Formats: sequence, C-alpha cells, structure tokens
Amino acid sequence: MRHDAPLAGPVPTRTTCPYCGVGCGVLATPDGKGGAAIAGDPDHPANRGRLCSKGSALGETLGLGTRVLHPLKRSARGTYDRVSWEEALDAVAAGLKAIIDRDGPESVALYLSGQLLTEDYYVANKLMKGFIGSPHVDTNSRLCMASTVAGQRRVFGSDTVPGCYEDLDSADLIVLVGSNTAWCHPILFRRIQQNRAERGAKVVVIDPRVTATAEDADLTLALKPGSDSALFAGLLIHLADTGLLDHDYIERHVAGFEAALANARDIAPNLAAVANLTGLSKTDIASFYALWASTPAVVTAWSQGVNQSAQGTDKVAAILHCHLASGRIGRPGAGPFSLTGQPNAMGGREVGGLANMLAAHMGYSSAEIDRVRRFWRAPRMAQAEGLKAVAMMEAVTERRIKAMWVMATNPAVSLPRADAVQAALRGLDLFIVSENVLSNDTLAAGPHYILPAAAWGEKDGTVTNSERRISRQRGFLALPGEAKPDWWIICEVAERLGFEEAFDYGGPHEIYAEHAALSAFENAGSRDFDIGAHAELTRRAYDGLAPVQWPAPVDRPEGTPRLFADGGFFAADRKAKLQPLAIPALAAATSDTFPLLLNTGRVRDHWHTMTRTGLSARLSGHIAEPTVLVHPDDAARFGLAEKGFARIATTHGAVILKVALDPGAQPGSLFAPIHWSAENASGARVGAAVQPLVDPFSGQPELKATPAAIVPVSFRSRGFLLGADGFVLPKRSWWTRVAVEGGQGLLFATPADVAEIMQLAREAFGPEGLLEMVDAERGLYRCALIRDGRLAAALFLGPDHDAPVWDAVKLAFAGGEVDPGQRLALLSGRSLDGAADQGPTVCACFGVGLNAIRAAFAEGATITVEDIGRKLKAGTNCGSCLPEIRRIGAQARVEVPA
Ligand SMILES: Nc1nc2c(c(=O)[nH]1)N[C@H]1C(S)=C(S)[C@@H](COP(=O)(O)OP(=O)(O)OC[C@H]3O[C@@H](n4cnc5c(=O)[nH]c(N)nc54)[C@H](O)[C@@H]3O)O[C@H]1N2
Ligand SMILES: Nc1nc2c(c(=O)[nH]1)N[C@H]1C(S)=C(S)[C@@H](COP(=O)(O)OP(=O)(O)OC[C@H]3O[C@@H](n4cnc5c(=O)[nH]c(N)nc54)[C@H](O)[C@@H]3O)O[C@H]1N2
Ligand code: SF4
Ligand SMILES: [Mo]
Repeated sequence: MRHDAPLAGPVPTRTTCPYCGVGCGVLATPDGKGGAAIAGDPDHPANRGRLCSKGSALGETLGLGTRVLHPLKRSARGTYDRVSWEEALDAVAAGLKAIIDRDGPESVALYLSGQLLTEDYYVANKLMKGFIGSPHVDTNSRLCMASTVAGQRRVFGSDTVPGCYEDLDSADLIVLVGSNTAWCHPILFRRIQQNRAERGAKVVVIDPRVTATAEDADLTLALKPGSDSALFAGLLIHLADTGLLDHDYIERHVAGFEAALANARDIAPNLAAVANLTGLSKTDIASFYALWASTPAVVTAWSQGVNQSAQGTDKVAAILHCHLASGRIGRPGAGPFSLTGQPNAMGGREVGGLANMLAAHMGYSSAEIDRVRRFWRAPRMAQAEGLKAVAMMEAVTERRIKAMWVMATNPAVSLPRADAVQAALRGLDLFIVSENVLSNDTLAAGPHYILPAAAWGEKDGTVTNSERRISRQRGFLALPGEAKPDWWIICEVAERLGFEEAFDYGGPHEIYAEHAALSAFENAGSRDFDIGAHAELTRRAYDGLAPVQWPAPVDRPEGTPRLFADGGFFAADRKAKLQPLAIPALAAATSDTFPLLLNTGRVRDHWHTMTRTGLSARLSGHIAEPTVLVHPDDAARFGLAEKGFARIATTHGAVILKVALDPGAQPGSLFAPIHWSAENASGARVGAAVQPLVDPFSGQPELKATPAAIVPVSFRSRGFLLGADGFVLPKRSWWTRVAVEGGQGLLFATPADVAEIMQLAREAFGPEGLLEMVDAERGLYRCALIRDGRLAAALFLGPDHDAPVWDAVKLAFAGGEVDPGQRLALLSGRSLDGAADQGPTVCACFGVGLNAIRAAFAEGATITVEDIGRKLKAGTNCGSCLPEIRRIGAQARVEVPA
C-alpha cells in the first residue's frame, strides 16, 4: 500500500434513481445518520453524471417520519395493531388459501407497479400465474405503457423498443409526441437540447397544449386531443406520394403495407382532411411532413399523450408504420422511441407483470404456457389472460375478485373513478397492501394487513430503463424498523402456501439468474427478450453488474444497442405487420353539460402521489397547489379568474382546484395535475373525475380527455398556516399541505370570517407568546407564535381578493431566532432582512424564485439565460428549469421593449 494514498472518504454506492424511466445512475454516500449525499453517476450511460431536480433532491426524501416500519393488522374497530411478521405472513397466507379453496384461484388478484424491482415483480408473477393459478396479475403499467406494449406486439410481433438514448444525441430531427419531456424526462430533454446546440438538430413537439417542452421547439403542433393517428396516417401517405418509401426494406421486412396505406387514405385522403381531423393548419402539417420526410435521422419519441388514450394502440401503430415504411428504424439517430414512465416499467414487462403476458415476454399460447410451466415446474398454471386494471377493479366491485394484494402503487388515487376504486377496495374479503408509507388514499380504504416494504435506498435488485438498459439498484441504508424487501415478503407468503421449494431464494441475485435463465429457455433467437448471458450470475457478479442493454444472449453478453435495422422481427415470418387503424370519430365526446375535455398529467417537481417528493420543501416550492390550467378564452366564457378557484365535474366525480390562465392551453381543454390526493389536499384527487374508458387493444384508460364542466368557486377568506399541527380548519375550507423548510405549511381558502379563524387560532396556539394583528373591517387577521425565541407557528388571513403572501414568513419560520425588535415586523409579512419576496421557486436546486429572475431580466433587454445562470446560479445545476427561465425572459422582453 502506498503511504501517500489519500485518506479514503465514505464510499459512495452506485445505484439508480427511483423516479422516471430515464434510469439515471446515482452515487449515494450515506451520512451515517440515515441520510445520504446524492450525486449523478458520471459513468452511467443514461445521464453521465447529471440529475434532474427530483433526482438531485433524493437525499431530502429519505426520512422515516412517514414510513410504515412494522406489519400492521386492522382491528375490528378499524384501528391498526402492530403484529409480528410471523403473524402477518401466516394470516395473509391462510386468508388467501381460504378464499382460493372457497371460490377458486381466480377470486384472488395482485395489483403491482412499475416501481417494483424486477426481482420483486418476477416472484409475484410466478406465485400467481404458476402456483396459485390465477391470471389476475396486473400493474399500474396498464395506466402507463400498455398501449405501447400492445402497439409494438401488434406491429413488431414483440414488445421491443428498437433504439437507444444515443439516437437522441445523433438524430437530426426529434419529434416528441404527447410527451412533456422537459418536465417528465428532464435528462433526456437535456440530451436533446445539447444535440440542438451542438449539431443543430430540430425539434417538433406534438401536444394539444403548449408545454415547457415546446418552449423553443422548431415547430409546435397543438393538435386536437386524440387526433395523432390521423396526423401520422397523413405522414404515411405523404411518404408514399413523394417517393420517400424504402421499398427495399418494405419488400424484405414488412407485411401489410398496401392495406395500411389504403387504410391511411381512408382516414386522411388529403391535407385538408388531416387539417380537419387535427385542427392544425395545412401549412403546419405540410411543414411537419416535409421536415420528417427530408430527414433520414429522425427519432419519433412519445409517452402518455399517445399511450393514455382510447386510441393509444392505434397511435403507436401509426408512428411505427412511418418508421418502418421509410426504413428509419434501428439505425443510429433513427427510430420510434417509447419513453417509459416508471423506473422499472420495462422490467415489469420483461417478467410478464401485465395480465395479458405470461413471463419473459411470452404470451398465453398453449406452447408458451407449457414452456413456462415446465421451466417453473409449476403445479397450477394460469390458462388464459387475466383481467386488466380497470376491468380488475370492476371485478372487485362486483365481488368476483375477493382478495387483492396491492404493492407499490396507490390505486385509490391513480385509477380512473378513484372514489369508486377506493370504495371497492373497502369491500374486499381480504385486502393486503405492501407499502413504504403509513398513510395514503389506498391505505385509507382500510387493508386488513399493511406490510412494511423496504424503500429505495434499502432495496437491492435491478431495473430496466426506456432504452432496454438493465441497471442495478443497490441498497446503501440499513432496513429501518422491521421493513423487508418486497421479494422477501412475497416468497415468505409463497412458502406458507406450500411452495417452499420454488420460492426458496438466497437473495435477489438468485431470482435474477432464474429470470435470465427463463428468458433463454428454448429461445434460440425466437423471442426478443433474452438475457441468457446472466443465467449463471453469481452474487458477486450480480453485485458488480454494469448497466447493459438487452438482448444479452449467451453469445452476446455486451448487450444490444439497437434492433431491426435489418429486419429480424420476432414473428414466425420475421416480418413486421402494419395494422389497419380505426377510422377516427368526428363527433366530439363533449356535450352541453360537459363542454370541455379534462386532460391530466404531471408537474416538474412532483412524483405521482407525492409520497416522496412531497417531503421536500425544495420540490414543493415550484408548484405548491393543485392548479387547473385554463385557456384565457375559456376562463372568460366560464367566469374564471387567475388565482381563483374552480370546481371541475364529470359524470364520475369532482375536484376543486386553483385556477391559472395559460395561453398555451388548448381552448376547450383543461389540464389538471395528478399529484394531489386526500393525503395532502381537500378534494383535489383528479382521478376521482376521470372516466374509465379504455383502448380496445391495450385496455389502457383514456386519462387525457374526460368530458367535464367547470364553474367558479369562491371563498370569503384566504390564508396560510405554518407549523401548528393541531389546527383544524372550519368545514368546507379548501386546503393544500406543503412541505416548507422547518416543517409543514398549509395554504387555504375558507368560507369562515376573521372572528371564526381568530378564535380557532387562539384555541390552537394558546395565549403564551402569541402576537396578533386584527383588522376585521378589511378581513385581516395575522398571528405569530414565538417559542424559545423562534417562530413556532404563524397564521395569516386575508380577504378572498387579497391572499397573504407567505414567502417572508416562511423564511423566518425556517430560520433561527427572531430577535425581539423584529417580532412585530413579522406580522407585516415583509422580509425581516429587507430581502425581496421570492415568489414561486423556479430553480429548485438553488432555490431561486420567480421574482428574482424577473428582476434580473428586467435589468436589460439583452440578458440571456446564461447571464441569469452567472448572476443567480439558477439553471446551472440540473437544468430542469431552463425552459421556464427562457419563458420568463421572453415575457420580460415583451413587457420591456428594448
Ligand atoms: N416530474 C415528473 N416526471 C415524471 C413523472 C412524474 O410523476 N413527475 N412520472 C413518470 C411517469 S410514470 C410517466 S408515465 C411519465 C409521463 O410523462 P409524459 O407523458 O411526458 O407526461 P404527462 O404530463 O402525463 O403527459 C404528457 C402530455 O401529453 C399531452 N396530451 C394529452 N392528450 C394528448 C393527445 O391526444 N395527443 C398528444 N400528442 N398529446 C396529448 C398532455 O397535454 C401532456 O402535456 O413521466 C415520468 N416522469
Ligand atoms: N388521471 C391520471 N391518472 C394517472 C395518470 C395520468 O396521467 N392521469 N398516470 C398514470 C401513470 S402513467 C402512472 S405510472 C400511475 C402512477 O400512480 P401510482 O403508482 O398509484 O402512484 P405512486 O405515488 O407512484 O404510488 C406508489 C406507491 O408505492 C409506494 N412505494 C414506493 N416504492 C415502493 C416499494 O419499493 N415497495 C412498496 N411496496 N411500495 C413502494 C409509495 O409509497 C406509493 O404509495 O398513475 C396513473 N394514473
Ligand atoms: S431524469 Fe430525473 S427523475 Fe428521471 S431518472 Fe434521471 S434524475 Fe431520476
Ligand atoms: Mo407512468
């Protein structure tokens, strides 16, 4: 050993981000106190050291305050008692067995998640489909990727993503369809932006609303919701009519081309027809077609605007058709590319987590059922496809399914008709949930058992990202309390059901190796998913596994970046098959009662139902409240005002959201975020209002276009609360809980007046250390509670038209002592050190607010985004906020002409 070797610091663990399907490599360095420093892994090919705002804030979400740490059993009174693992596992197994004996295996179901690791997913699927003999295993991927799976299987013959991320670096044209990439796949968006800056690639964004992704796109096509397949059918015709088909590729590798072209002509005979169906101008359509047709290196990437649609499978097929017909597939910089949502959306597809798949990308043909049966030595194979998520929940409602085990998903928020789902779960004979947290809307449905699962940071296993790259997630924290990995919980129950031998794994490496062996079993190139090279992986090799892209068969352990450049589709004749698309309906789904379409999706800094991102003050500062985006014309039509409130109702349910006017919104459409639930807001769970209409092939629900009505809602007063856990708002108040530095905050609106709120505040805070300011005439009440020289709580109330701003008080709440001379100044709501109000957070990494960025732009007409970075640091770390900074700059330039 060399004597001058530097002292080794704490060793970072190389793992993978648990959020989106980009699958960024993370270096986590535990701090020894339950937390960890987080950095991007410079050696991971997905991100090369970068992380977005959510990934960077992972260290702030590791706390145990909200975790479930022990197995819990519901008592007759509905409360929960702590029980031992032995008791919980015995009872779960006995309960399942009793129901299976009484009503047959098809009366039990699993509802899984793309946030499980491949190993967890594999054993869950194996238990149900091979040993219990129920096909009813479905997953939240049904809400996420099912249309892509169905589209790729119909057209390619297998669920194969042909390309890789490097294609986004080397494409000359990137078309983003139904994807808010800047917010939802931020690191890929940065790669695309880098390609633009360095190579001049062009970007086209196809989305009914103008999003951050479209901020500086070369062309933005704000098409009518649901009209994507008509647009791409028109593109296929354009390729044919301008002589840009790859006849050689079609001849050798594609079947059904002529019929598909004829079908496209039926849908969109000419440009005028496309314009009519999509609502786009003929000029814009023509420039899109010309650009696509004249650029050989084109990647068409998509996500939920395509998948979560009643025509999702057709939309996917329409895109694949154009790439196949022009031979633009599997070549560097060219190909269709599905951007997956969850960290292990792909892994779930690989193990067969979807109800219509079996395992290792095999389906339910009798030969495949028999092959899997032999490999597993399974006593009781499921014989036909199971129920897909929406149908599965109907079966729960109708009591055809009597026992359900939910893992790593929050269906009472995320499924359509969420209220009905919650009620249905409540009626199960046996309801089991494996969770990380102690409280969410699914747990509110009262499972009989809550099983404490290990969370990111504690888990060991693998995930597969959008480009088929398998990466290790490695634990770097000890298991807290009695939490256990999901795979362990499943195997323990399996053993208690009498399947000891088949579920006796020594660790996730053995599960992974078995999964790899199954992928290669009787494969010989007949199935796309083959990771035979890993079938003999030892624990050591598994622990050291470097990120690799499947297929990685025995003779190609280095993996495969691209497929299908020379055909080789996974169908009997090795050809891709173009599919006829349904003729789009011309009648709108809207009516006089429900004249608008409710579109739903994501915001930049929150992840789904916020069980993790909701813990970070930084991430909560960007968009703090559940807000519906409305076009100014619709706002005028329905009497809505910026920062007012609105009730959005559909046939299925209603929510009350804050209103923001968005000129980028599509007139006739509303956009609402999916993140808020009963856990953190009053009546903002948008899933409650979403329809259960599904795509005919994939069973994926249409989550982007529910007919809806909107009306303004008003309150007497508005305010905020910091600290004070015991404070209960009057009935019919509207509220959102927000993580702030130093604790919890509440933003609210209420029908109550000053006197009522003052009374409640006095009761909650007590007289000691309470400073107050009241002006009942103006509807003002402000109080601050000082304890041990610090601001322990504060409540500010103002009239509806003049909501108090909390930035300055939040700073004081987060900070240390408030000196006596400043205490009354606190009640002014102005910053104690004279600093200006921040406004909403734009840059989450450095906590830079909108007001500071606006002020900096206002200093001169020629200030650039780079200048803002130099001055305020905003946008210089993860870059997730760059599109917004650019937009603020553009607005400033409009307001302050040079
Ligand atoms: N910040 C953040 N990032 C995430 C997640 C998160 O919760 N937060 N979740 C991850 C997951 S699981 C997923 S699935 C992905 C989703 O990633 P995205 O699909 O990018 O996100 P969404 O906001 O659901 O929807 C994308 C866009 O589809 C548009 N759209 C609606 N209808 C149509 C239509 O008919 N045609 C077209 N072309 N577009 C339409 C919507 O207006 C919306 O802007 O994000 C992943 N990344
Ligand atoms: N209206 C509408 N609805 C939608 C969508 C939409 O765009 N619009 N998007 C859909 C899509 S694409 C998706 S992916 C879903 C997401 O919706 P959900 O999957 O329901 O949302 P999450 O908040 O991610 O739920 C994950 C739950 O699992 C827990 N958890 C996290 N990690 C683990 C783990 O390792 N083990 C266990 N046992 N538990 C864990 C978390 O605490 C959390 O409660 O929402 C879908 N629903
Ligand atoms: S882009 Fe962000 S959320 Fe997605 S994997 Fe990378 S760091 Fe995580
Ligand atoms: Mo998703």
